[in-house]
Amino acid sequence: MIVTSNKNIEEISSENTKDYFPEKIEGFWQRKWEVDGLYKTPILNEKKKRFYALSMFPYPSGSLHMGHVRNYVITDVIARHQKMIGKDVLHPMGWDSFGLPAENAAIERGVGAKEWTLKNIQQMKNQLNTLGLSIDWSREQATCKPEYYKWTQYIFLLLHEKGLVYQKKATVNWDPIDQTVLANEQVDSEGRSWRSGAVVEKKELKQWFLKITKYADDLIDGLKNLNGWPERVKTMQSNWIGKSKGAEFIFHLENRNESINIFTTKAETIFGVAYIAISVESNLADKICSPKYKEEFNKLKHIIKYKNNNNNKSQNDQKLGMYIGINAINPISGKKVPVWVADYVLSEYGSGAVMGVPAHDRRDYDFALKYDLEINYVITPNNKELDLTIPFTEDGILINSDSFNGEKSQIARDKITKYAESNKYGHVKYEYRLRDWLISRQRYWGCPIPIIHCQKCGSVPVNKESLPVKLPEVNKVNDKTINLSKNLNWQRTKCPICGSSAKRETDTMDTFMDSSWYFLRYADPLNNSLNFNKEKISSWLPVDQYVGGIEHAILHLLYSRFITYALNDIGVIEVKEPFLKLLTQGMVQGLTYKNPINNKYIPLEDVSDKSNPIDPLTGDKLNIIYEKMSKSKYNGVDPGKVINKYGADTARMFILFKAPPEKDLEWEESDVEGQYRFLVRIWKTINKFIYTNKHKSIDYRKKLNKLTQTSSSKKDQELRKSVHSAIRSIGEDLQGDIRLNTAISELMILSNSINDLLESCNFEIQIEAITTFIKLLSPFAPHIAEELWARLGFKTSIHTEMWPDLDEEALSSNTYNLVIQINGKVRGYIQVNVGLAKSELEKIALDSEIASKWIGRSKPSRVIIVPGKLVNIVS
Ligand code: ANZ
Ligand code: ZN
Repeated sequence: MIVTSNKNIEEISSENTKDYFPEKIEGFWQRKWEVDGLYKTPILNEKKKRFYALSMFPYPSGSLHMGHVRNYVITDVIARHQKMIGKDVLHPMGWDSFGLPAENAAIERGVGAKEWTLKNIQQMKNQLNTLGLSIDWSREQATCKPEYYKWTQYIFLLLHEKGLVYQKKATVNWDPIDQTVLANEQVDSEGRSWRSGAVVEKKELKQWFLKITKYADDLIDGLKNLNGWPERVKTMQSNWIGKSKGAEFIFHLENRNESINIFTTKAETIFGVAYIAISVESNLADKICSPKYKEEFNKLKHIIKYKNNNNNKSQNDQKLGMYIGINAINPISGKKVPVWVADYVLSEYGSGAVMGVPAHDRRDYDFALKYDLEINYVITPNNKELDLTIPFTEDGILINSDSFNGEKSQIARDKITKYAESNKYGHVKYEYRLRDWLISRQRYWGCPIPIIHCQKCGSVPVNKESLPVKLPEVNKVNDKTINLSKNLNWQRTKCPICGSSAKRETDTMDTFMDSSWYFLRYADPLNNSLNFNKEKISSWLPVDQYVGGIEHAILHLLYSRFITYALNDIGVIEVKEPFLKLLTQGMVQGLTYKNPINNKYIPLEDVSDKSNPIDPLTGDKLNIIYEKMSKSKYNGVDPGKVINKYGADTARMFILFKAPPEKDLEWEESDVEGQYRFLVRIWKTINKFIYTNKHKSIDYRKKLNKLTQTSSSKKDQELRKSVHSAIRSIGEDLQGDIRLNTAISELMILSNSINDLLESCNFEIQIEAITTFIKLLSPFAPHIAEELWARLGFKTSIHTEMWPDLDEEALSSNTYNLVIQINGKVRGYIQVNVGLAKSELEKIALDSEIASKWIGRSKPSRVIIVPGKLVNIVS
């Protein structure tokens, strides 16, 4: 079983009295398990019995940070507990390993992106292993490996077949010096490329999209059944999809055989329409603009484009627009309204046109003021005077609206929509904020999109059989050659349909695509055939408990749900909703020194007086605050250092104890030390027990199996009560609403009881208490628990033990079984209250049926009473 132990363990396990009062115990977390297959996922027979515990997999940046530690330790405790209560547990890990940093490292350091990534994975895996996680590494996945991304490409092709993939022109950030597309994050606040410094241009490029909008309703409806998800996350997803109910009206153009469809959520304001505004980018504007205004319109378009390019916030607030020489007819009132273009109308929302109602909408109001347009109020508040100097944006009573006057807004909304419907110029309409998912990236280090462009046949999907489309190996790179679009050799291929020479697609996929299905792969990690194994996937999925950062509340979770829904629809998997329960852990925050005047962060080591910190450069007084740990704030704590100093178990216990899992956690060294001391106390207590009883050479397991509590003193009962209430409360804390912090306080309470009571208890009760305590401790502090277990003499790992059985009686009892002896022989038991006086016990014994059966009415000669144990009646 346990194989390696380091020098420190040797020291403290040396057989002398100092054993249980070790001066130094820094070593005890270092004991490693080398038990073959201890954490191997069992073969699953019974679906009922399975538990899939999943942590969001990390990006292999090279070093583990506290956020990772918290994430993985939480999942680990849950996984370990589930295994102990008899579940077959799947607890895998992998690497979200495509992405920009690897590519940049490759360019900057001239190393291969692959090399860099694989090195980081190894490094982080070593770090993860020091935490003592119960991960089945045989199922490890890395999204950058061809064995994995072959499937990402396969999924793309399935979606393509199903009509869920299309290509469309979209505007991207283009760096004219580096000749490359940039992500939004790579464009600084002045609109310049973070690397070349060039002013970034907006460029229209053909891009690949996935039709997630087709699933908008399903994705919203599905949220209703996700009872194990935080409300907050469901709200964020729902807002992101942003479904609004409204109406679409048709406005005909004056003297033209054309009309504009307009989406509104406030149909009741239709009598107040002062103008129509169309997005400048829409083709419609181009089309209907009267020739007289064309030149001016084109100028305005340029100005707006320039303004948007420069992302200048203050300028953006100023709305820009112009009349385009044409009018429309309000379908309900017959009134003529001017048609404008305006920069505040989004081309991608609704129909890219709005009905301007300045009296009841803030943006329209600003626009109308600037361009001197009409402001007609059609709603008035029901309990106060209408203020004509501001827009009125609440619900109220309709005015100036013909036959609808006097109606409440909400009722009028429906009535007007119905009225429009019956007159065929309007209908109910739902709009969504959610847009189709743009997955194209003009980047090297990503999953190649498996498409071939042929002059004759167009964009043709790669044959599934020839997957994966492998990335070219690029070892010596520079920024001019790494991109696939520069790699002509790699691009050259044959059309799968007609066989003539063709070109490979050079876009790679958004890394969110890689992570949108990895949880399926863990269920069937080695599958190399081109088909999902439905049975295997169904046997493990959905994930029972998913744990990860709140930063993924929207995109990652939404994309994963979408892909799972789509694969379900396509019929290749049976699972539909991928994650049953979700826990979003809070941030780990560090002590931060910040200059409140220039908002600069100051490294800890630059602050000489920690209690009265001063900026060494400016002399300003610094604020002491807690903020999310990050390099730029100089407030990070390196997990490696903490583990070296206190051991992994201390780090685990601290991070679990300091705050409930969903809440932010302030890293404080003194609290870390508190946990360390707690573990040392446990260590000493149990080692003392082991040492004291060494000569007894007991087989604990046999003893335990035979545990009979026929006689138990008040102390025995108290200790049993503590033991069993800990079994119950900790068990509860580890299921349902996960409360790992309270679970640890329960451990502390039990440890106090053990310290107070152990030595005055019956030996069997002592064994029960000690072994139970170690079992309860084992999911939290797996190394120490294993070490203590071994020292007790067990020959198998603590991590194969079951969760201890709960004895309800031990909980309830303020009572114990009083042994009744007649002439020194045990004749029966009577349950009595703890703490009864001798005289009361004597009376109970003498009045009992046992007594009347064995001695009848004769008077006993003597009665011996041992409170908490027995009454011996001598006749
Ligand atoms: C008339 C109106 C009157 C509106 C009023 C609001 C208040 P949500 O709820 O977010 O879906 N709108 C429609 N299409 C737009 C576009 N392409 N760009 C910018 N704004 C657009 O918003 C719906 C409202 O946003 C619509 O209702 C429309 O303005 C505007 F007192 O129509 B409303
Ligand atoms: Zn062809």
